Amino acid sequence: SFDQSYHDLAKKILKDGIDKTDRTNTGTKSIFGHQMRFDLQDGFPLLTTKKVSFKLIATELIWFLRGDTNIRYLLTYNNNIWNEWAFKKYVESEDYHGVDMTDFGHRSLTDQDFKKEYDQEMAKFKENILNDDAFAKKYGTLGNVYGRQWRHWAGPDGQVIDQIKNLIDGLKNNPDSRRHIVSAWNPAEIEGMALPPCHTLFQFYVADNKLSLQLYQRSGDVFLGIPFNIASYSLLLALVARECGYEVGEFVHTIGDAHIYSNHFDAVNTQLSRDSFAPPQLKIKSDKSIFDLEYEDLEIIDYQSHPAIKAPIAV
Ligand code: DHF
Ligand code: TMP
Repeated sequence: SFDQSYHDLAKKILKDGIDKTDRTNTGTKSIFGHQMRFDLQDGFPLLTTKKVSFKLIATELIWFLRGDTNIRYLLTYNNNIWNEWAFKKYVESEDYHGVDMTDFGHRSLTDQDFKKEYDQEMAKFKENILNDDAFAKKYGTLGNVYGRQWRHWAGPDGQVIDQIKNLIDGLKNNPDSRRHIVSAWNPAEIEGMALPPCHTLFQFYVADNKLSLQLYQRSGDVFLGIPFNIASYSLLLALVARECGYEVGEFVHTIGDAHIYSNHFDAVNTQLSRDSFAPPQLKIKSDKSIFDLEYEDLEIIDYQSHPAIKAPIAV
């Protein structure tokens, strides 16, 4: 089952993973190079051994497809998954005059008094992003991340390349092509990104009227990020297949550094102790183009899952 492929990855890391330090100073167990395959004819791969929010995944994907890189759109859906990375840019700027927020990720886990200050400052930050246009413009943006590269890759001489539009034209008109590629990894623009893209490059493939997608993810946080990434790219595959008139095929997920953070080990073991349910189904409730679809047009049905498992994110 879908959950089994994910559990196999988690077990392999716990068993064979090398202890490795990392940018966030959290510590991980890590392996290099892993592939999972999800046949979307079998259902939609939203994990069932913990509750995963389809709303957060779908609103993030639609945000990418809009070419948006400002967290304001996400906040209007109460989607907080990118807050820390915008907040980090703000508190490191000259406009920030509050309490010292250095290393807020770790300190908010160990220092209760600091956590209070941090929560208040983050709440103020979110209010400002939502209500102050100038503030949002300056501090809501994550730099030229996914949405920017997918829809507005800056080419030579001011040329703007819409990789998603080119992809869809190519899939419709030249399905056998081996060049159906979208890259978020733009070496010229990595500097200035709040986080260099983790899902770096993907390729589509058409055979037997079915559309498949393979993602190369350079770095995967197996407990928090990967369940989102699996569902997000499966949703993208379903949306592009519908747009181009194909059936859904397989989502092939290839990961470079696949790691479990040391403060997620207990959470992962809890999840591994659970039995999976049958996967849910995705429903697309409108025939709007992929460029006009909204969250409200999507629905996950028959989703039965175990409860969510909370764990801190490494910033
Ligand atoms: N940094 C790290 N260290 N790991 C990540 O997975 C990650 N992902 C990012 C940005 N930076 C990252 C973007 N995607 C969550 C899931 C995906 C995501 C960011 C955050 C997350 O925290 N998920 C929680 C629920 C969050 C909520 O309900 O608001 C979960 O339990 O799935
Ligand atoms: P890194 O840039 O040092 O690799 O840190 C990025 C962390 O975020 C790493 O743990 C991987 C994780 N991540 C995902 O797993 N999926 C995602 O979609 C994103 C944005 C990040």
